[in-house]
Amino acid sequence: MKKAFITGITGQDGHYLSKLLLEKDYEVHGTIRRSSSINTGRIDPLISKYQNTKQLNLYYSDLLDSSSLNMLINKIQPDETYNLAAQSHVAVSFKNPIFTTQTGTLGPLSLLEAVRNSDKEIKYYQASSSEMYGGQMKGKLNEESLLNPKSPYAAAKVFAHHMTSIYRDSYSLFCSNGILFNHESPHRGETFVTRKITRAASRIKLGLQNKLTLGNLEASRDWGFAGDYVEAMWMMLQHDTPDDWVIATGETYTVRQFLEATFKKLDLNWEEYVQTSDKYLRPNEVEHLLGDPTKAKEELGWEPKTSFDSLVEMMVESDLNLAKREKVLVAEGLLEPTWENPTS
Ligand code: NAP
Ligand code: F7E
Repeated sequence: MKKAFITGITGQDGHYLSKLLLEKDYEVHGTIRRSSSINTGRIDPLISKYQNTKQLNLYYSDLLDSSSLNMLINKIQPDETYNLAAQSHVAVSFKNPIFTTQTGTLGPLSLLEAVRNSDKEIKYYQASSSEMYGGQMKGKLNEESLLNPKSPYAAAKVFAHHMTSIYRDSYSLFCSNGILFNHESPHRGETFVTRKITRAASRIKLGLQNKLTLGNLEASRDWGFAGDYVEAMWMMLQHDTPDDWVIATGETYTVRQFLEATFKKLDLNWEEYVQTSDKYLRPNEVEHLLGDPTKAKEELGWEPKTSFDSLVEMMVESDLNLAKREKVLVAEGLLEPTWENPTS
């Protein structure tokens, strides 16, 4: 049985990756952070399913606590390490630049050091991001495109990206960067724009909310499904040699188009409910991102399976079910009604 170590297992990708690896009979070890509220919601069904086995193991840790990372790598001796943990919200990175930068730079570096100092050969995956490109170029972005970060989040990702290839070249370690473009799902955090839209539209449909406030509607992103993208992470670590690969759909849509598609599925006219506010504009915006996943297709055999329309459909269906449950609780007086997205 192979062993995988995952940082950020409580996040969106942590959910899909741990599910995939457990189904492949891996022994999965993941880090969680202590929080005043329980933060394992996304993986609770997996915790229940595997509670009587030793297949899923969780440990308190933080990327800023290098001693705990060293201890865990030494104790677990994983075959594969997936570094998914990050303060991953770009807008928040302008508000908390030091935390975002420390987590995004010293975190991966501490983990790379733990891997380098281990007697075992451990494969390492770094969660790199399309944000590193900065959105200057209009064409499709590939592994050779210029990195031009525009936020503290993106600058930290560039550092980790380079350190991953430096450790690969300097120490012959099996370290790969997955340069993933935006990927979404029903498990996406509610303050990212896609989920903010599907959650709000579903609540509006059921009369739980009457408006949605957004920032820049003209930004465009290459949006894929997170479930497809974690398969690419795994494929990278099964490839003969370590390298960097772009993971994307090769299509781009604006926030406005995502809004239209979502509200249309609910037979609503988005223009009646949506307003914009400077509050959600960023000090430095990445206007346009479009990826070219040709190398991943040719070398890994990876292709996206989920279309833009299916992604929107999946997220709307899930958020409509959530809103229905919320409506019952409000009707029974068990929940206070809120008139905007609770986390907007
Ligand atoms: P996410 O949902 O925000 O999850 C981030 C995870 O990191 C959570 O488990 C979070 O823990 C954890 N974390 C945050 N700070 C930490 C710290 N200091 N120490 C330890 N854990 C910490 O992000 P995601 O969408 O799953 O993305 C996974 C990774 O891919 C991230 O590195 C992200 O930057 C990168 N990425 C994402 C996308 C995308 O479109 N989703 C695209 C490219 C790259 P809590 O649950 O306790 O907050
Ligand atoms: O913004 C615009 C916003 O926050 C997308 C992270 O996973 O993908 C993600 O970063 C676009 C931006 O994602 C609102 O200005 C408009 O242009 O959903 P987002 P992101 O910044 O692209 C990359 C690849 C990562 O690596 C990151 O970790 O939508 N937008 N109005 C808005 N965005 C938000 N959040 N909220 C709004 O109200």
